[in-house]
Formats: sequence, C-alpha cells, structure tokens
Amino acid sequence: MTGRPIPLVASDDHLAHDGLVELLGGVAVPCYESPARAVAIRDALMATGRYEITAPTDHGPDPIAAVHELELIDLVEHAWADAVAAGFDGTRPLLPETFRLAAYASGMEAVSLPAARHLRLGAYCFDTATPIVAGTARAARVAVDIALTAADLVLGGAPLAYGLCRPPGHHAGSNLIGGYCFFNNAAIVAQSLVARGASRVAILDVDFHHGNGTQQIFWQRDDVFYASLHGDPAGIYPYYSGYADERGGERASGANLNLPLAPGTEGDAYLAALDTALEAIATFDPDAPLVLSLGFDTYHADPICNLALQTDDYARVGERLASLGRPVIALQEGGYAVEALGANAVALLGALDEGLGRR
Ligand code: Q9C
Ligand code: ZN
Repeated sequence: MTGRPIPLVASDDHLAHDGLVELLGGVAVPCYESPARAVAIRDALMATGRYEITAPTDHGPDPIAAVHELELIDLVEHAWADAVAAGFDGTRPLLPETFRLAAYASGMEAVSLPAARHLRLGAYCFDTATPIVAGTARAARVAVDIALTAADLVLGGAPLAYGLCRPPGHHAGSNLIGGYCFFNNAAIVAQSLVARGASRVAILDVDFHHGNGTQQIFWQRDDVFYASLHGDPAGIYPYYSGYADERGGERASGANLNLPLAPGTEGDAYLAALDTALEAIATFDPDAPLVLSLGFDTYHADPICNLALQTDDYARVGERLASLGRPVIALQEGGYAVEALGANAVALLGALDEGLGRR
C-alpha cells in the first residue's frame, strides 16, 4: 500500500456494446467479450479501496486518425446506421457475410465497394468474432478516450493508471477490425506519446493473443518497440502473425519482438519469457511511460485460451513489470474467465503499484 489512490479510468458507455453472438468454429455462441467482463474488473478493483474512479475526457477524433485510416473510422461509426437506414430491424448484430481478401481482386484493378457501410464490413474485418451493434461505435470511441485519459494521468505524474477499455484494441490494424477490436487503444496511446515529444515508446502486450494490429501499425517504425507474449500462432488465433521471426520491417528491424508460448505454459516459464521482453525493452530504453496491453486470457481457466497462469502468477507479473522502473499506462485487452477477472486484475495491478511505489 503506497497511500495514493490508483486512477481507474472507466465509463458505463461500454454497456451498450453487447455483440450477443459470435461465430466460433462455424457455430453461433454467446459473445465471450461481454459487458460483464468490465463490470467484474471494476467492482473488484473498487472493493480494494485502493482505486479512484476517473471519467474519461473527450480527446476528439484526431488521435484515432493518427493511427487508423479515415475509411475504417467511417465504417465503425456508420455501419449500424447504414444497416438501419436500409431497413435492418436491429435485432441481431452485424457480422461480415463475405470477405474481400487481397486474392479476391488479384490481378484486377477492381476496387469498388458498396456505398452502404454495413455491406463493406468484409473489406475491413478479418474474422467472424467482431459483431457490431447499436452501441459499438460509441463504446469504441470512449475506449480510446479512456486510454488517452489514462495516458494523461501518467504524464501528469501518476506512476500507474489503469484504463478499463472495452472494446479491446490490439487486433485492430490501421485499416482493419477483428478479434473483438475496433480502434487500437494501445497504439493510439503510443502514437500520442510520440506526438507529445517521446522519441522511443515501448508497448508490452501480455494478452494471450498476438496483437496483430499493433504489430502491423508500427511494423516500419523504429521509434515504437512492440513486444508480445502469446499463444503460439501455429495453433492459436490469429494464426497469421505472432511468429518469432517477425522482427520488424526493413526500416525498423529489431523493433518487434514476438515470444510465442507453448500450450499449457505455467507461471515460471511465462515469467522467464516476460523477463526476456523486459530486458529487450530496457535495452530499447524508452523515454515515455510503458504502454501495457493487459489481457487476463492467459489464465488457466480461460474458456477460449490454453496457457495456465494462476491468480498468484499475476502478482508476480506485476512485480516484474515494476522492476522496469518506468511509469505504466495499463490498458485492458482480453480475458474471458469472468469469475476470475477481478481477482487477477487486483493481483497484477496491486503488485505493480506496490513495486512502483517502492522505487
Ligand atoms: N478458438 C482478444 O482477446 N476467437 N481477442 C478466438 C478461439 C477470437 C480475442 C477463437 C478471439 C479474439 C482481445
Ligand atoms: Zn486475447
């Protein structure tokens, strides 16, 4: 306990983003990425008495446009309204019906898309797990404001701020949604740190899945280091990125570090990989707070993942993160064992705060 409260940036605007259904292996199942996740985390953190809830401030559209293509922002903001205007009754979520892969128009100049944005979804979405409902655009926008507000608080002197972002962000690329993600909250924060004068920003991604969007956005950037620990994509979503030989583009070679982990990886092996990432970040020597993409889907009982961390391990992760000796902007990504999310967040953030307070 260090005495000062930890800022918990949160909003209830996520509640209306409830995708209801996703396609998992071709079967419609209830969305794992549910409003109950954020409610559980918020309630558990507040029950400790160590957190101070802070509302997000409106940062406007420019920080999003610094990372995402305008056509993608337009899609997220208007797909639902276009569907309703076309007579859609709003009783089910929007999911793409067709996917406009690069191969679709291979060798052709054809680039036309329907004007109606709900019919363009498959040109900007890479999976069947990212439903859009009436409240999605608002929630995605507020999640970005939550992340940017957490960044403001850390730049203002807090050693740690936690942004309870929902929807999550790390699967969203510059012109791509997917994996429950629409706007890449962590990437937007990292870019905003650069815009505010940082010359080296590090993003550490401890969500179970590879943050394909974050990697893609900064692939050619040697001023933003991206390190990720994740389930080996040879057998794990998103399958097409996250391999160890992906080290960054030719202008940024070495600025991307992927540490794929075998199924069943437990705390000790996980912490060893974490140390590898932290050493690489220390060598990179960021001159800005650490941006942490924080997922709890590494938990042993997560319903869609296969690592094996226990609640105590999250406290060890928090301690190790503190050993980097830099302030931390922690942003929520995944984690689907709803009953354990609160305890895991309390363990990791509490240990991280204590560790930073000792330094
Ligand atoms: N069999 C985040 O954690 N479906 N996104 C996976 C597993 C999509 C995860 C299916 C998982 C997306 C932010
Ligand atoms: Zn995940």
